[in-house]
Amino acid sequence: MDFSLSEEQRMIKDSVRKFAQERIIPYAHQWDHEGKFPRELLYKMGELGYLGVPIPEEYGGAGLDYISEAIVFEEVGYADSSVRTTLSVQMSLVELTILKWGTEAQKQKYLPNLCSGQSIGCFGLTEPNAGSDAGNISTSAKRSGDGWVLSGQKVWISNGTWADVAIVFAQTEPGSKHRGMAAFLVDTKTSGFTSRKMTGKLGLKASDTGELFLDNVQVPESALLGKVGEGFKIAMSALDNGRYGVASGCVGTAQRALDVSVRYAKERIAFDKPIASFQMVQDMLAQMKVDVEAARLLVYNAGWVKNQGLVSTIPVSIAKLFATEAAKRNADMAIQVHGGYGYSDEYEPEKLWRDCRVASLYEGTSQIQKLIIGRDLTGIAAFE
Ligand code: COS
Repeated sequence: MDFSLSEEQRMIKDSVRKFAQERIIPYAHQWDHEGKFPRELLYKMGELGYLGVPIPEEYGGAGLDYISEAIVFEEVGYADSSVRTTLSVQMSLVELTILKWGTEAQKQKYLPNLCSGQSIGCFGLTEPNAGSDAGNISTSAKRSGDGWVLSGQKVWISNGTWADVAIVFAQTEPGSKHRGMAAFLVDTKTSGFTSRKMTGKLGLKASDTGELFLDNVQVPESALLGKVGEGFKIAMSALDNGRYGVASGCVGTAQRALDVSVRYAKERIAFDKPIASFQMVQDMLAQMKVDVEAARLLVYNAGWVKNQGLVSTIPVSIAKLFATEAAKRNADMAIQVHGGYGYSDEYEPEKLWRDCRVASLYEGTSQIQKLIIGRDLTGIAAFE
């Protein structure tokens, strides 16, 4: 495997980095305090092709590979994890899922607008009583005439109150667990569909998180994504992409934590010397560097598997597990390097630390990733 970047990948890296330095980094703290970032940012990112990186050009995407997608997430994640989360959900969980499972009509209807940023998507899987146990959802889908009626509640939905279209997972046959699940593309303006912003989060304050309420939402047969009974597979295959996005974004967070720590260690004087000259500070910086490099290589490895068109579940779980934990370790270490100032919101590490805490929770906890890897190693499922 050759992980050197192609000319095209280098160009996209430079272009996203410049965009992030000009349009995201200077405002990220303000957005964090305000609890939102401007919707216009997504139009601009759509115009530049950042919202549809791996989507074919015929559907409005940039038609690039999965390493390019990881590069975009890393650079945006370096700048701000709230914006990266919005982007990950849009591109990995929604667009790629429609691309893989949608009919031609569904792809034509949704993908161009999602890639351009005219439309925002969300992924409605998690419920108050079903998070890790995704096969146990209780939102119901009942046949009605030549369509379906959906009823239930979803929680912790990124882009939840912003979304124009929601992929909603529902149970068509109570008691049948994952075998009866189906996925639907639901226009969020449909009668009976409402959403409410969730507040009080530790981090990612600028990213939209919502609850979805479906009260007898009537959708046509054409809203069905895939077939009845394929809902769980659709959700799991979507998470193979979503977890890759989270892992890539966390490489950016881990790199940012390292960069601000190196800079601070060279500037901060203690005992008449820059603290960078102390062995224990260098020990922390070196450990952070190893974490960043290892996380990036695991992400590129998973991206390489995806580029070959192979099933990526295990390499993605490995990359997600390592990169999210690495981001947490590095953000924590950055606070340590900054000493008391690291505990203040006037310096970078505090926000990095809060923002990356969720990464080992959402889209499958670290424990779930370990159980997926453990099942692959042993052939024994710990969650049955
Ligand atoms: N891609 C496609 N199909 C998949 C798949 C994948 N990555 N993973 C599983 N499937 C299929 C299986 O092949 C199986 O199909 P058959 O019934 O035809 O054999 C079916 O889905 C059931 O799979 P499995 O036996 O793995 O289901 P489990 O209920 O045991 O899955 C885990 C358990 C824990 C792996 C799963 O529920 C999970 O990942 N939970 C975490 C959910 C999550 O990340 N939630 C976060 C919020 S979403 S943002």
